[in-house]
Amino acid sequence: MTSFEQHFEDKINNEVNIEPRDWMPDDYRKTNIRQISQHAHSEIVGMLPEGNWITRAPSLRRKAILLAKVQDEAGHGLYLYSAAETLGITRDEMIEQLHTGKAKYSSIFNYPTTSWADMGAIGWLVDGAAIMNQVALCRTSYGPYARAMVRICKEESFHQRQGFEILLSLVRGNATQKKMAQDALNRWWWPSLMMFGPNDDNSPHSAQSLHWRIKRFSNDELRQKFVDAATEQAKVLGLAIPDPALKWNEERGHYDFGEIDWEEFWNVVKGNGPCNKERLDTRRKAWEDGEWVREAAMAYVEKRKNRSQKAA
Ligand code: FAQ
Repeated sequence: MTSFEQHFEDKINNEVNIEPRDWMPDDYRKTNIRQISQHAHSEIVGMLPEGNWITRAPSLRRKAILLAKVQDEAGHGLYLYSAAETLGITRDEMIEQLHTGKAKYSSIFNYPTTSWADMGAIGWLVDGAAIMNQVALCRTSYGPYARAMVRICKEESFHQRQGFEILLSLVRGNATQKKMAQDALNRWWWPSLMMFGPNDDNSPHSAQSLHWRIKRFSNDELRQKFVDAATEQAKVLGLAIPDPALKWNEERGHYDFGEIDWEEFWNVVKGNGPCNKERLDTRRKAWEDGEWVREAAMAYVEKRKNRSQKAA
């Protein structure tokens, strides 16, 4: 082991953050670029399923809240792209990887939002699953990623509560509204469990990422924490989780739950989910439509630079 490698390992073992100018192994850099950029893409693509309901929110208050939430996701994407840029990749390169399908984004955002109750289910379950993962990432070993996560988690927790509150209103409503809430839970439950990634035995990156403390818990550990928390929350809502195998296990001190449909998961990850094509087409179109904005912004920067050079 070289002295650089030793110094790096010592920092990891002593819980000292790795910072952009520090020496780091190439694979540590690559793994962080992969994870942070995929996370950023998830936030940006994740705006689309809920964005679909902004014009159809049932009241002005609901509309304002949803609008703020979707804008928060855009902000999260931008913090994360900035964190990834500190590792030596440009934003254009990351966007290119998303648009060509080279980079992944979370499987969850390839499912359609067919009713208003889905806004509740996304906030409660999708943001709930995201928080379970992201609270742990506040202690990830790469400094800029950890700091971005602290800020993001504060907002995600508001998102989770607003989703839960939407469902609470629906279950306190009439029979049709309660049915809408149950239907949304039925459709979003299993895809939410898939967000945590493959089982530990089939997760090629986990061992190294856990060693480097990029990940603080394994995929299965986080999934179990989520099932335990969400099951209790479903009781408060009076909704039934669509899993006949879900049962408290006294010995383990956790809920047992049924097998995830991994064929469906990999199918979605490989680009064949219900909305993969639509999501990427929308992102590519937004990029093309926004070209004039980027050009105008850059022209403004150039103009200011020229002006300050002349003044100097
Ligand atoms: N979807 O070896 P592992 C949010 C891929 S943010 C798609 O276990 P790793 C906020 C994985 O990339 C949600 N692909 O990989 C919000 C790898 O492929 P690769 C996003 C997945 O990295 C809420 C391969 O499978 N959160 O929701 C998925 O160690 C509401 C092997 O897997 C984050 O990104 C999946 N679900 O662990 C926004 C958190 N799972 O790269 C709007 C940060 C796995 O070799 C509305 N990321 N894959 O081609 C992580 O914690 C990790 O990257 C995991 C995967 C846990 C996602």
